[in-house]
Amino acid sequence: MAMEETLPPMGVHGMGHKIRRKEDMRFLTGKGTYVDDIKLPNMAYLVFVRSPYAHAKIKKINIEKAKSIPGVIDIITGEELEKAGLAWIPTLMGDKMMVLPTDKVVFQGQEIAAVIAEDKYVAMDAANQIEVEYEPLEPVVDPKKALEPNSPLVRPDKNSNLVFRWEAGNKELTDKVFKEADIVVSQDFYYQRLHVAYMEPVGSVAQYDPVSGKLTLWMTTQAPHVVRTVFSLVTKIPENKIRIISPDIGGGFGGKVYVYPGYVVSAYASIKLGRPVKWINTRSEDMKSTAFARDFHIHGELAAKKDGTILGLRIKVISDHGAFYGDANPSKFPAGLFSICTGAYDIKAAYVEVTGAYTNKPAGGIAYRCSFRVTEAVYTIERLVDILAHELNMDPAELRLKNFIPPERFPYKSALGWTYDSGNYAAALKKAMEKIGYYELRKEQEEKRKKGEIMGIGISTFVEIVGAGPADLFDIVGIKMFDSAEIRIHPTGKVIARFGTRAQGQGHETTYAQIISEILGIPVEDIIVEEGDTDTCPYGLGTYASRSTPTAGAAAAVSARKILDKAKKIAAHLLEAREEDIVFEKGKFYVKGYPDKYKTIQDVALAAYTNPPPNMEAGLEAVTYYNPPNMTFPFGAYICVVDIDKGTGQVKVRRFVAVDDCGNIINPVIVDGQIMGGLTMGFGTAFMEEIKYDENGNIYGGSFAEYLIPTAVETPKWELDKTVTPSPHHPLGAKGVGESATVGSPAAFVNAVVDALWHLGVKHIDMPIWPWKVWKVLKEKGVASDE
Ligand code: MCN
Ligand code: CUN
Repeated sequence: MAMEETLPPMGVHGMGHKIRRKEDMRFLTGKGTYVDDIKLPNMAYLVFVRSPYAHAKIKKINIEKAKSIPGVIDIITGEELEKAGLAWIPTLMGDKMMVLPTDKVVFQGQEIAAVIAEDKYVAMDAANQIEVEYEPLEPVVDPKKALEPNSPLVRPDKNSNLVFRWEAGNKELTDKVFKEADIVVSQDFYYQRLHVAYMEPVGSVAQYDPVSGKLTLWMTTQAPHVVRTVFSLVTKIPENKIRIISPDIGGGFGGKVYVYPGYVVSAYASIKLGRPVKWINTRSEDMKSTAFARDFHIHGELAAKKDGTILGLRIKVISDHGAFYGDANPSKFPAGLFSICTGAYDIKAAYVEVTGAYTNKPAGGIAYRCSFRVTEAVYTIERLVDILAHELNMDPAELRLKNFIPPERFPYKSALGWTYDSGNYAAALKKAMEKIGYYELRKEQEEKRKKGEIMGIGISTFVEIVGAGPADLFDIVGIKMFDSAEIRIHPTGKVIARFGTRAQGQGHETTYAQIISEILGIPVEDIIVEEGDTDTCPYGLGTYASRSTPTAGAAAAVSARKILDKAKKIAAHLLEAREEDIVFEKGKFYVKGYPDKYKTIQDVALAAYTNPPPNMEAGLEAVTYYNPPNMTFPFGAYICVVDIDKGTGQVKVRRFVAVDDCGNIINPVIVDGQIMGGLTMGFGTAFMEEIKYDENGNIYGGSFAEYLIPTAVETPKWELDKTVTPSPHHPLGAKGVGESATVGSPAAFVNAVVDALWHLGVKHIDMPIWPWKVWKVLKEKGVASDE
């Protein structure tokens, strides 16, 4: 590769420029700094003892033998934490969770005691020497059984396993349209439990300075400021004496929104011992104890007229939350954003009911590239629409085109209360159909069927809801949702911009710089973007729900425009002209009609510090806390073609076309990267991944040997395209995109498989669609071949 190809981009590169990611030089050459790269003098290591039982009373913890091992510094149990008021802490999501148990364990793999030693291996050995006497209790594994009146209780602090019962929509009206409908289709779906398979397991390094009383915590969190506030409230350490740093993060995908016991215990231990303490999970520990995604038991029904007009949607869900509740704030959204389940369709009547249950499993229901339950919502509606099409013997594409919310109806108020900002669903679907050659494929399918070959075509036309969010909708631990951007231009025109969000691989160092470059005409290489340090960055709520572009990205635009306003005044002063006569173009200010006599933004920056106009403060900087007026509603149309092997049941994804619409795009390369990654995760969900437990709450496997994620070998080739429907309320017309593909794609894969098998009488197969599941169906239907 030529040297210049490996260099970061140079020049003014605003919106829509395909530039290479500035941060990749660091990542690809192994120069990133992750939490485990933090090494401090005199640092001790923390390792947890974990429960082999899903549900058991702790009768006694014998630490003597472990404590006598040379190199062991301390052993911390729940009893000690309770005295410090830290045995339980609030989750960021409105529940509370055990840091270390005092009485009983509530899931297999739960942290029971922490060993702190001079090195990690001594700590591991010592953890094996801790003897815990358990009295096994009957485990609660099935969420439906958990809700029965005689079920054992999961939580010691609750008198029921019911987390919440939540409903939305008009039940009466919905029941009425269901009675009057020509056709009603219904189906049970299980959206399986998933592990958030980021590359870097969770961990922290805590450093307490006894002299200043300041606690610094490097940790794998997507929301450093929120964690700081919660830690301050819980520990009573003043908030300005806590510094949270999220250094480079090796993927978050939602799994690093949650607060884990290790963060708390490492901080506690560092304060107690006056030494830095490091805790890093192994992959298996992560699989067994970190927050899980999905686990939704769904019963969906769709009512329609004979001609395919959809009249109503009715959904009942039982959601398995494990031992601690991990969804978005339960006061307003107990089922996250599941109420986006009417999707891209103009459905007049809808009613949804979600019942959450505690079970003896790790915290469930947390984020995983999902926009908080939008994944489950999209899967449900897109599967139901396909089932309806097949029942009516209509083409699934035609049925969708018939029922889409038409472009002129935006802003569109859905039956479940959301106001969609903008959309053109038919345009995206038609583009995808054209690109893939939809009608020819249908013909091919017919021909193949005659020959006994099995081929299917699956569509998903999803609507996402991202950007959390408007102040009156969301509220995390009492903080209204917003995000921030601070831009400082130095006298020489070089920029440092700081944000309240924290990328975990999304490329903010490039895209935020592009936003600033777009508005101020400063080259991207002159703009340094910093995130993830609560001492230096403006307060923000972090990166999840694909909210960075809709919130902090918007804040960056507003801050840059504030700076431009001031810069114009300075330029007028320098050019001895009236401000109204100043034109700004590509980083240059000039008097209308005289483009050759100009001052650059860099000249203006210098003047801002050395020669500002009379009565103007020196300096060139701005900070914005942006409260979005609405969520953004990106969407897309995905079409998948599969061929099924009759001998093995193996599903081969022959083609996959993804047309996405996230409004105006900042960096097309990054957006495509987001979509490819998201599609690959959706592929893993549809065909490979599932966390399962036996009837005693023992996890099956718990490593990548059993939990299969797609590698380059399995991953199909993705064919990407776009339509552009700007958000009318975002300052740059952009919508979020980080989760779209994972949200939208699973339904396309499953629809394709069921479309292939429908003529054999197959209506549904639950994910993950492993080959043996398909083979069993083929065998039952008498079409499996013996070759
Ligand atoms: N972008 C753009 N133009 C748009 C929209 C977005 O160029 N119209 C760019 C953004 O500037 C940003 C990226 O695309 O660089 C994603 O932007 P956005 O949709 O705003 O999402 P966030 O930056 O808030 O990222 C969060 C989102 C979530 S919630 C999950 S989960 C997820 C995802 O991003 N986790 C990821 N993508 C991930 N990608 C990586 N590599 N690692 C993760 O952990
Ligand atoms: Cu829903 S996973 Mo992302 O919001 O961090």
